[in-house]
Amino acid sequence: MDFIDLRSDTVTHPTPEMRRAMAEAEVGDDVFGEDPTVNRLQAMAAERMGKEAGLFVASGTMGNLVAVLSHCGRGDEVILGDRAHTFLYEAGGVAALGGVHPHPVPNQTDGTLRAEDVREAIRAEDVHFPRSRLVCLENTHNRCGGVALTAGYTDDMGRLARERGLALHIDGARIFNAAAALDVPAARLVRAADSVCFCLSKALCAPVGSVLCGSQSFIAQARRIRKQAGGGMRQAGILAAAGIVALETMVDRLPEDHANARRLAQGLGQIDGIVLDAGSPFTNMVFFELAPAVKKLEARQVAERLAKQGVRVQAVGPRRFRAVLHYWVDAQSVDRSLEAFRQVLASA
Ligand code: TLP
Repeated sequence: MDFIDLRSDTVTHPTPEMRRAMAEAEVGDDVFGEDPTVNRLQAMAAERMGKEAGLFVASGTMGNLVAVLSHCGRGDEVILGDRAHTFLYEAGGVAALGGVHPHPVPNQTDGTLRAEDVREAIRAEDVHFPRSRLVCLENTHNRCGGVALTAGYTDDMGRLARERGLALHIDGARIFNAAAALDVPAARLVRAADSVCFCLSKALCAPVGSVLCGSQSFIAQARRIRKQAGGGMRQAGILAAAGIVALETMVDRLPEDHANARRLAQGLGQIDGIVLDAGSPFTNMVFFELAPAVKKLEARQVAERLAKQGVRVQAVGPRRFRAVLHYWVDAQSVDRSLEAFRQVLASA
């Protein structure tokens, strides 16, 4: 890439090793379950998550949609955070395509849902109410600063859900970042969950895809729902091959992205005109705002000026930014980005 792209880890290109694996992938018809490369990726993913089975899906959005529709029927209810990606940024798919009623409860600043809020949200058996079927958590939590939810918290939520006959799904788009930050295996973080979807196409650099994991019977149902959603792919081994390389080569290096996020945050914290979010970064995302003293420019204009200097960041509010670190941004690029920020802010 000839510019520094901090807008998201979704912008990551595949590595040369991934491109080679894709070119050479052994393939078959995956709707018939005959693609050996997809089957291998799914088995690897399931093992990493400590679940019985996996299902390769086109995106994180599709993984969450398929999960919710596999757990819930029409008119059933899913309890999730009011800042959850599934609630905010998945085009209302669970309602639009599944007739599933979203019941948002407040996300706390640490990405959690309070147990009392979830308990209160679970409906009594009554003809007036939708049926509560599912609780969803997000780990790491994107809108809550990329913070990681601990295994202990997730276990508690799993227990609460189970006691009331509900299932637990985790949007683990960045579960390996959470695992790296907490220094625990990803499988431990999702032990209490009935299903988890993680993304290959974000910090792990694969070009396409996510894997939904759960029990054999859950994945059998998910395979059906994926087909209904038009997500039954054929020679998908071409894509899965990159996912295998992603799991083999990209997971263990994630602490580098977290270190670069800290480096960026440290530098930004020293620039007049920038105020870092408390505690940021927790993983590979840095959230910050323009200080009140900055009057001439809004975040969008700062982003435009940075882009002219070859640095792309996302304005996520009138005065607010998110910068995401990933494989294609090294420490030197972080320092170049900081220099661009200094110059732009000097004129603000
Ligand atoms: N997040 C994207 C944007 O959609 C905001 C990003 O740049 O962070 N769960 C979480 C927690 C996510 O952050 C995302 C993507 C998804 C699900 C959806 O994944 P895709 O983009 O593969 O559908």
